[in-house]
Amino acid sequence: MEKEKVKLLFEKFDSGDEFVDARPYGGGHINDTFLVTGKKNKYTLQGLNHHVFKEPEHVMHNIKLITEHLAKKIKENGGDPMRETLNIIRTVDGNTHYYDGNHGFYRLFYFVDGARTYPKVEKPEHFYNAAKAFGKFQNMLADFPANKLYETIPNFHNTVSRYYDFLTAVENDKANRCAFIADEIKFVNSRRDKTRVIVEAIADGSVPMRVTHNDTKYDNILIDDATGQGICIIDLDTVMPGSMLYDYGDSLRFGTNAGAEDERDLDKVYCRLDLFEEFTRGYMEELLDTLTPREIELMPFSAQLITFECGMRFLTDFINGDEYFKIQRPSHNLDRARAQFKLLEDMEAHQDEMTSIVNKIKEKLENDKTGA
Ligand code: GN1
Ligand code: MG
Repeated sequence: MEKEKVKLLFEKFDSGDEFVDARPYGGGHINDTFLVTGKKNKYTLQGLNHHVFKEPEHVMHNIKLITEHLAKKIKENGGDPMRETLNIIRTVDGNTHYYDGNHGFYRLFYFVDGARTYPKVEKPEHFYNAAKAFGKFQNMLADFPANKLYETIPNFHNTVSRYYDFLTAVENDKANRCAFIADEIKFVNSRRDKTRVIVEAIADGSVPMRVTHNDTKYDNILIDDATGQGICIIDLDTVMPGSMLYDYGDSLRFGTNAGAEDERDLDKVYCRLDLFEEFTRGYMEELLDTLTPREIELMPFSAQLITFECGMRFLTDFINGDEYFKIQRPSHNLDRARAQFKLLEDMEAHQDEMTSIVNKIKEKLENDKTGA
C-alpha cells in the first residue's frame, strides 16, 4: 500500500493528530500493518485480512470489550493502560474501525513507544518475562464473561477438524502439489492420534475452557526496551474461548525453536530446553493455582501438539496453493511445515525431559508456598 493511501486511511480516524510518515511494520502472516508517525504520536494502522476473519465486526467487538476489561484491571493494579494494553482510536464517525465499502477493513491503535517485538528470543530472561506477561494476561481475563465473545475463527485450535481440513486438501489436491510431498503427508497421517488428545480432554471436562489469546507467538508481545519486561500483549484478533494449553504450547513452538519458523537448514531447528524451562517457570509462577491436574499433565504434550497443528496448517495451505498465510517465496509454506515437523520430532524425543522440567517447577513452587 502506498504512503498516500495510508495517509488517507489515517485521516478517517479521530486521532487529533497530523500525518507525517508511514512504513510497513512487523512480521505477521495475516494482516497488513503500518507504523504511522504523526506530529504528536505514533500509531499502528492495520488492514484486517477479510479472507481469514470473515466477520471483521466480530473481531472488533471482541477487541473493544477485551481491551476495556484489561485497561480496568491494569489501572486497578497501578499500571499504565496506555502502555500495557492496546488502545483503539475511533473513526471520525465514532466507530471502532473504518470500512471502505470494498473489502477494506481498517483500525487504528496507539503505538506503544519504547518497546518492541522480537522475531526470535535473544535473551532467555526476555522469554521468562514474556511467560509472566502471558500468564498475567490470562489471569486478568479469568473473570471475563466468555459468552460475550464471538468465535472469530471457528474451530481455530480444534486439531481434529484441522486434520480433516488437511485430508480434504490432500483429496482435492487443487494445486497439484501432493505428488511432491508424499513424505510430509505420511508424517502427518502417522501422527493423527495426537490430534484427539486435547479435544477429548476438553470434551470430558478435565481441561477447562478459558478466555485465551490463541496466537501467543513471541512476536505478539512487546518487550520494554528499558526493563526487558513483557509489557503489552498484541494481536488480539483471536482472543476467544480456548484452552490455556494452546497458548502455552504455541509460545513454546515459536520461542524454543533454535532456528527460524521457516528455516530451510533443518539442522538449525531443534527445541531449546533451557528456553522451555524459562517459559514454563514464568507461566507457572503466574498460573499454577488455577491449573487443573490434567492441564499440568498435558503441558509438555501441548508444545508438541501446537507445533504439529501449525505444521499441518502450513502444509495444508501449501497443498491448497497458498491461500491463507502470506508467503515471500514459492515454497515458503512447505519450508515452514518442514521446520515445524523437524521441531516436533525433536520435542517428541525430549518429551520425558520436558515432563521432568514441568514437575520440578511445580514442586518447587508448591514447596515455596508451604515454606518447605
Ligand atoms: C498467524 O498473524 P500472525 O502472524 O501473528 C496465525 C497463527 C499462526 C501463526 C504462525 C489468525 O499469526 O495462528 O500460529 O501465523 N494467525 C491466524 O506463525 O491464523
Ligand atoms: Mg495474528
